[in-house]
This record gives sequence, structure tokens and C-alpha cells, in this order.
Amino acid sequence: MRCQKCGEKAVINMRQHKLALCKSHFLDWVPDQVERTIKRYHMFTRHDHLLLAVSGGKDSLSLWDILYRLGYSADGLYIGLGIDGGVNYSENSLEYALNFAKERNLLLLVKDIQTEYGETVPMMTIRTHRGREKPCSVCGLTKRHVMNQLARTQGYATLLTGHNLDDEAAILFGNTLSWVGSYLIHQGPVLEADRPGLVRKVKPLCRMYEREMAAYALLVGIPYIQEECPHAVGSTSIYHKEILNKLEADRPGAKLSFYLSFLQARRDGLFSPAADQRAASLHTCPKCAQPTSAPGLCAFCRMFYKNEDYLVSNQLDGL
Ligand code: Q46
Ligand code: ZN
Ligand code: ZN
Repeated sequence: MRCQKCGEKAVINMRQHKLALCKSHFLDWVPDQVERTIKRYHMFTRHDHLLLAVSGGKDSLSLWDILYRLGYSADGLYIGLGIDGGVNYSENSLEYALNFAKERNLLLLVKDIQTEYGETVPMMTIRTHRGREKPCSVCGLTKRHVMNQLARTQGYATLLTGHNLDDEAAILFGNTLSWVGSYLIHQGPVLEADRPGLVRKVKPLCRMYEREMAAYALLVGIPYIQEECPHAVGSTSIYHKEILNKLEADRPGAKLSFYLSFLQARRDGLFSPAADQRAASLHTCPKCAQPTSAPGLCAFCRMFYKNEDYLVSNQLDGL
């Protein structure tokens, strides 16, 4: 297989794009595609102060590398969830993120959940769900809350995440199976800050296949945590990804077309604002000042601020 741009030996064949490229042309092609996505969806400019959520995995570190190469200024945010899973998952992933930032002299903010709120995500899950559930719902809520709060209080214009096309297609597939209108209406490359206290969120890798990002990290030589989070095993999102991979194997481009057709249908008005139950009620959490759908404490504060003793002493220490 030959590179379609220069005739050298190709390192990757992307059937979904009917395109085979050599290493050098592939390493130009990926940032070029990301730049197009940033511009197409008016995500941000080179003057914006950006915050990128960094997990230590291939997607977020590759995105940081691409932004750096393209001349955007993005600081990183690593959230220490305290997930061990027998493989030191959080500790190891932090190590990869720190090394990446150090090598490029980039700023990485680190928020450790246990230090900040007294409990790790698995501890919180045991307390609130009596260990019956995976920690993913507590984890997702915690990450969203902390990312938004930090971006908001530190004055970042936009919050970036490393979700790739496979992630987005799997989320869309799950939401479509159950036709959750309020989720569908808010899924997309850009989530505008449409409520007071919310920070704008964007996904510059939303059109990049996971396989393309893995190849990019490998060819650039970015060390990243290879293991999935131990709690991802058996998750619904992985099951949906497997189904979409089967579809993609038979029909290259199926995932991209599924996602892009959805965005087009939404632009065409498939989902009416009536589907947006979120917009119906606007409240501000009295504890953290972030938006919440019901009066009183938000879901995050209800969870973590039950641990009042710890928080009171933690706040006193800071005085
Ligand atoms: S939600 Fe669940 Fe992930 Fe959190 S506990 Fe691990 S698998 S990291 S994206
Ligand atoms: Zn080439
Ligand atoms: Zn709150």
C-alpha cells in the first residue's frame, strides 16, 4: 500500500476516508483535520485561554500535542479520582500526564478528589450506592462538576475534552436506543454555556476515529496509559462501541456518517426545544453556585457535602 500523496510506503489505510498515507503525511493530516473541526464548529481561536481535561490516555494527550503544534494555548487539568483497581490506575495515569506536560513545559493543574473532598470516587460510590454499582455515575458527575468549576473560577474561555468519534458515536447510539431527547439535544461538537455558571465545552476530536488517534500517539511517540480504567470493563459504552465496530468493518465510514447525519438532522430541526427538559428549570446550587435542575443542593454537593466534618475542618485549615 502506497501513500496517496507521495507514493512512499503507507503506514495507515483509512478505508473510511479511502485514504492511505505515509508517516509524514499522516502526521500532517491529523492536525490539519483537527484544525478544520475547530474552525468548522467555531470552537475557539488562538487568543482564547483554553483548559483541556487530560486523563493520561492517548486522546487527551494527542489533542494537547496537536493544539501545541497548531499554536493554541491550552492548560491541562488532571482530576485524581483515586481509582486503583489493582493496577494503580489513577497514579499511573497522572504520571503520564505530568511527564507529557513537563517535557513540553506546559501547565498541568491537578485536582485530587480525596484531598479536596475527603473521599475518592470508589469510596464515595460505596457510601452512596452501598457498593452495588460501578463508580461510573459518581465518577462522571464528579468530573463534570470539577471541570466546570475550575474552568469557571479560573476564567478559562472554553473547556476541551478528548472525546473522539468512537466515543461520540457510542454515546449517540446509547441515547438513540432510548430516545432521550434532552441528551440528544445537547450532544454535539460544541456545548454552549447556555446557563449561568456553565462553561462552554468543545470536542475537537469528535470527527477523528479512535484508531487514527492511537496511530497518531504511536507515530509521534507519546507515552500514554494503555490500560483502560478497570471499571470500564463490561460497560454499556464499550458494548455499544463493539457493535459500531462491527458495522464499521462491513461498511467503512458508518460511524462517521451516523454522527454527521445526526448533527445535520439536529440542524434541520429534528429535535424541538420542547425536548429540552433541562432548560425548563434553572436553579443555582447554594453551596457551589453551579447550575442545577432542581432547587437546593446540586447532585455533586448532595453527594460530597454529606461529609461535612471533613469539609469544615478542611476549610478551617485553609483559613
Ligand atoms: S467513568 Fe467509569 Fe470512566 Fe470513571 S470509573 Fe473509570 S470507566 S474513568 S470514562
Ligand atoms: Zn506520503
Ligand atoms: Zn453544588
